[in-house]
Amino acid sequence: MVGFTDEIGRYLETKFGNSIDEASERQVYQALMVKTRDKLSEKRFDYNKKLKDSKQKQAFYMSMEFLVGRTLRNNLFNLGLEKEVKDYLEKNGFTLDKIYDIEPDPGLGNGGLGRLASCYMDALTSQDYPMTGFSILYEFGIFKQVIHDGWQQEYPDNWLDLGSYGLAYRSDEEVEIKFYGSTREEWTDKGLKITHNDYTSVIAEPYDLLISGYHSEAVNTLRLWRAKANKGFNMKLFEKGEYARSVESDVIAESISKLLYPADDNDTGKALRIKQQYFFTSASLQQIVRNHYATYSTLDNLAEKVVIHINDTHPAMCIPELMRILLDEYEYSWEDAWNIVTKTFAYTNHTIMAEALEKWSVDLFKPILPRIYSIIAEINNRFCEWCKRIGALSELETMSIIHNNMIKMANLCIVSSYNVNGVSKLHSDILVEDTFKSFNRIYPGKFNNVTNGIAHRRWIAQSNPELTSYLNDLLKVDFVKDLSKIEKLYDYKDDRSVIEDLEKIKLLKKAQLSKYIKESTGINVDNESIFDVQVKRLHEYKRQLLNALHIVYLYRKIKFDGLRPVPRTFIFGAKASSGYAMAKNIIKFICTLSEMIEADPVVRNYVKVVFLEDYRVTLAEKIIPAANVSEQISQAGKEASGTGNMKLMLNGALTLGTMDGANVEIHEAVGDKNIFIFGLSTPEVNELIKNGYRPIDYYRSSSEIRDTLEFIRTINLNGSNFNNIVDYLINSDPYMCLADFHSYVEKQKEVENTYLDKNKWGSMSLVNIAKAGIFSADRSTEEYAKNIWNIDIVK
Ligand code: GPV
Repeated sequence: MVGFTDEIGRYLETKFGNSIDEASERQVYQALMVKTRDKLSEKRFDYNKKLKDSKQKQAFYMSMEFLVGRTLRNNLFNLGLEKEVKDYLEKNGFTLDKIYDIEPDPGLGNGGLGRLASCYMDALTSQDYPMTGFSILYEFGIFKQVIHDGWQQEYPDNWLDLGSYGLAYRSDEEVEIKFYGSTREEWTDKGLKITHNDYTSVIAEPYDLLISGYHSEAVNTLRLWRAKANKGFNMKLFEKGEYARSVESDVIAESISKLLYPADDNDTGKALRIKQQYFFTSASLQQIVRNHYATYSTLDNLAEKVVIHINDTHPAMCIPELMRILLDEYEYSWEDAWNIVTKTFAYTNHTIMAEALEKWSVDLFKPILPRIYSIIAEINNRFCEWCKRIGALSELETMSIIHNNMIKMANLCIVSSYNVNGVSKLHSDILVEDTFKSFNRIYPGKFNNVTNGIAHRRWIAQSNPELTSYLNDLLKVDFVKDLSKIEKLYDYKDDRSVIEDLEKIKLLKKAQLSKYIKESTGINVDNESIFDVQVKRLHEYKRQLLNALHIVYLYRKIKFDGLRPVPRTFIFGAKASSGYAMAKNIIKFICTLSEMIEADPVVRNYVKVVFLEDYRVTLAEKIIPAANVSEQISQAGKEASGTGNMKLMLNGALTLGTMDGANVEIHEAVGDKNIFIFGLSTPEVNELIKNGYRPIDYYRSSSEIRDTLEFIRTINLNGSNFNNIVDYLINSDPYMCLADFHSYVEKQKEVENTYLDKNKWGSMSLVNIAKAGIFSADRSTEEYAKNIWNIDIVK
């Protein structure tokens, strides 16, 4: 058998006419990408055959975002080829890590939701579950962030130029998608027949990214659809003299898969977004139905063989699209079609924030998707009728799918899915007790919880090989295969020598990060200082501002009151949505603090602020292993789960957080002694809102708050001031930074004092690593597979 590295050599010879010793790094990169993809294709052939023969049920995961991260290392690692490739390259004068660095980070997502989708694909595949992901092949992923003079600037992320080698184009599986036009109703002997006329047609081309499992047989597919104009369709219109309409297809196709909307946890309400959502859900549904029909010659058993998962409401148009296909193309009656649809879909909610619950104006929606609109309206009519019959009329104001001329996508998902889940215990409780209370009453048992999880193979085994190899030697269990086994580390929680070893590894990871910080920002940081990390999207509810207020507090105390705290490096990474002015202001504020502190000969010995630009998966892999403190300080009740908190814990960082999202479960796992919890709880936040939160009262009654805020008014660096932020906090402060300020500052002091006791800190850190097993995406996805999807592994 020809070895993998022989194939690399042969590719270089035939493609570039070079032997490996004459090849460039760029050529070696291409050879590795292409040959890894081929290897996965071969493997997939066997897997697919088994899957087809078994005729078992399969899961399809619909998501507008898959934040894939670099693929080459993940694939080589999972295929067990990394060592062989590394040695081969070294022998020929190449460093594998440098080759990895050539790969663009496919940023086909914004943050947590998109990364979760990718973690789940990795985990399901590693466990041999049959799952296909569907999304859009965005030409430009999440923008590249450049910080210029403290301000965020956005640049296009042209990832496809070097990133496309991993993709397989499947021209044989193109499908047609229809927009605009009008519907016509006609009574025939078979009943009401609906036709869609004068539409504009676009083609969806499939590109497959093959996902490898870790030491598993499965190779699953992430199918990414790319839009192109329908040339044949245009030609016909042209011949008929409809010139303007003949170019419409080009215009729509040109824009649909152009770029990822950079808004996270926020509803953008734009026509292009509707088109993107329909484009990829229609393409995916058409393919699922077509394949199913080809196998079974009927769709009656669709729900027995297929489960379609909707990742938040962004792919909700799947639901009316399946109705459309069943009604209009396969001539099912409404009742029969609805019976299939309501057994096929499961929906995950990822937010309770009002501004993120998607709503579409009927006036915008209906002209773009006339048939889909008419189906949604009919689903709603029937739902409202049913509510009347069961005596739930008074609750229709909140439950109706169409209300005040707006289509509420979450309501559509709840009514049409057989299962709805939240992403952490707290979040799922809020869904049934508050956000979707009425629905829970009329659909008892429909709601449940699956706490999020992370692909631990990426987030420890690959990004922290030093820690992984140490733990492998110490524990002698295969925790890379099964993360629950890492709990064996708990036995060593009082073992000083193990604690010291872990501390050395942390120091090494901190030194690696310091080097990167120096290169990218010019700032020298002290490796012995506490590395305090807040990395996530920039959002007011996540309260980067509270973190910044504490930094200002420290600055004042050091400068004016002689405070000499344990040296600390505050590290931030965060992208702001391009239209989110306050978020951009907060970045500017943090960068200004960084500059101000660097210029102060005293303060800079105790505090450093580092804002690392362009936070993305690849950068997360550098920062997370080096963290001592994990800042998870959202206002209680607002962060659905968080997943960065899990990655940081697994790498030995201690959580400083509110009782929010999955922090609650981290607290439960490690116990009160191994975590720093502060701030108002969710019921306390609600109570305060009910009684009327007045931030100015906190400002008036606390001199620390007053001094901190008034000091911010005096900051004026290069012409920028932050009075707007101060006024906003005093007058509005929607996420209650002022209410939690004291409790946060006090907890920060406790963090500092604990850090001074190296042994205690080390033991706490060890416990966090040991107790991270339940946060593996293997556990989460197994819950989905068993409790919601009812699918088996491929044997
Ligand atoms: I809705 N989330 C996100 O990243 N983008 C979105 O559009 C929506 C939710 C996040 C939540 O904010 C996190 O709390 C959560 O951990 C993550 O989704 C995955 O569930």
